[in-house]
Amino acid sequence: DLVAQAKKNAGHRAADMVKDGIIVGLGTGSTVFFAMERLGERIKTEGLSILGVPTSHQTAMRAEEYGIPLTTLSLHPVLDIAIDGADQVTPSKQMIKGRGAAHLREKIVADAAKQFVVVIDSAKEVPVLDAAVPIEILPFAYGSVCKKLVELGGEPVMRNGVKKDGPVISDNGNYIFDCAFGKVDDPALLESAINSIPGVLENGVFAKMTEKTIVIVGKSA
Ligand code: DER
Repeated sequence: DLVAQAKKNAGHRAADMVKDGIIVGLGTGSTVFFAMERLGERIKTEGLSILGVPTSHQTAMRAEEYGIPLTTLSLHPVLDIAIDGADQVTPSKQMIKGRGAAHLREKIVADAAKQFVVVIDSAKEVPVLDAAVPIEILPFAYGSVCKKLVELGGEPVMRNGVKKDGPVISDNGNYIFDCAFGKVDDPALLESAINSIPGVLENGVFAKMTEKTIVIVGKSA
């Protein structure tokens, strides 16, 4: 399938940028998992020596499966590179992430990295961000937070489990709301406005890391 080929191509290109001896932030999602698969191959075939910081339970388990040794932000507060996927990316490298409900740790890890490498297939490229914004909210606070999100012009919808009744609970024990704002004219302003609401842990607008971001768009051919 062409999309899977493109994701694999992007993932492998990102993994081939990784130099020996560095610390790598490992994002969450199907595209970055191709990068992790390639890193695992390089560890086996080249003896590549790296340490990874995982952004979710799923990524930690995948890293174990691929033989990528892990470390923590307390041992390595600055990472050389973070590799992650995205849901929408604009020409100015602003993005929306969080389809996988992992964006809180993903933004922490991306922020800690000197270089942020985003791996996508071309379907993720958009002129303007307009997807619903995933927002991680403390369960105690979701009532007051949702009221403020509506005042901001949003339409917050709680993300419910598929094989679990009731809300999705993030790896950090919080709720996820998907909040549509329509076309986002000023992503950085929206990112800050959402995060200034007490009770919001993090939102999926990644608008302030464009300087250190490299976007790799996979090719299917
Ligand atoms: O949830 C996330 O932030 C993921 O990185 C997501 O945005 C991309 O997942 P995909 O690579 O499976 O499309």
